[in-house]
Amino acid sequence: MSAETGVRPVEHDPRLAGLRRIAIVPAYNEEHNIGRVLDELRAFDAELEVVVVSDGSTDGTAEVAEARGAHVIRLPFNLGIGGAVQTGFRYAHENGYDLVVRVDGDAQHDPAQLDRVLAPVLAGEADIVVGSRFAGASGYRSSATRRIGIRVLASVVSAIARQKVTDPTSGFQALNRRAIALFAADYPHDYPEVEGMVMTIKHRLRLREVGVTMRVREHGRSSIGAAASVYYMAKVLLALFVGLFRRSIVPLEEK
Ligand SMILES: Nc1nc2c(ncn2[C@@H]2O[C@H](COP(=O)(O)OP(=O)(O)OP(=O)(O)O)[C@@H](O)[C@H]2O)c(=O)[nH]1
Ligand SMILES: [Mg+2]
Repeated sequence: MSAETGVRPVEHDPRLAGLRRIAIVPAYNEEHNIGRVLDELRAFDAELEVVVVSDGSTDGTAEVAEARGAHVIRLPFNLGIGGAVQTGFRYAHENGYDLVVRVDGDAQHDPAQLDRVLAPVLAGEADIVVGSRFAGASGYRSSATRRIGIRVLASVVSAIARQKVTDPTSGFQALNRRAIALFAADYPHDYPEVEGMVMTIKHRLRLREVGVTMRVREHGRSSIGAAASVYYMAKVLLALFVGLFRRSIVPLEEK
């Protein structure tokens, strides 16, 4: 257990040996949160490399991250979460990483739970694993509008995917090479996780959810208020519908 972070280091799972792994951390004006995220990632797995994608931040996010030894990509202007995360996937793909974990720069995702999120990928049972606030008895508190929105999106995605999903907006994820290649080539825009789930299913990747608890934001402001939640939900539902008719961007692999 690390005294500063309280995070227990990952058990040295022999399956991690020889796997090049990287954390993708999208961050928009997170100078007060990013240091904690990076300290906790390091405490969890000292061999995990980290790329922070500073999405046109106007505060000290990039400097704080660099001072902690992360590789920082500074986007020259704000692309939004989808563009920031896809930049991270391109970096991971081009540099030949075997494993990606995704955690937000606002410290809501707890690196101490990464062992659970990584397990199905390491066992070769899933190509992408999503940490779900609603899969276990975590009792995540969020505004009523957002909880209802997530429930509606979850039922639509479950119907399209023909597989039950409970938290299609979660960005707490682990991915193997096949999933990294897909998202490096194509990744949706705002609320990208929802469409991203459908993309993975359409590309016949194996998706799995595991229960996690998420923390509340301590510093900074969430991007999504109540009115925006309704707007996003309408937009994402429309995008999911259009997505049903899109051709596959990445050729499907034969099983
Ligand atoms: N708000 C916002 N966040 C971005 C952007 N680009 C990257 N991010 C990062 O994406 C992550 C998720 O953004 P949040 O605003 O926390 O979204 P969320 O976690 O769905 O919403 P909350 O649960 O309310 O925090 C954070 O680490 C942000 O710093 C952007 O353009 N806007
Ligand atoms: Mg957040």
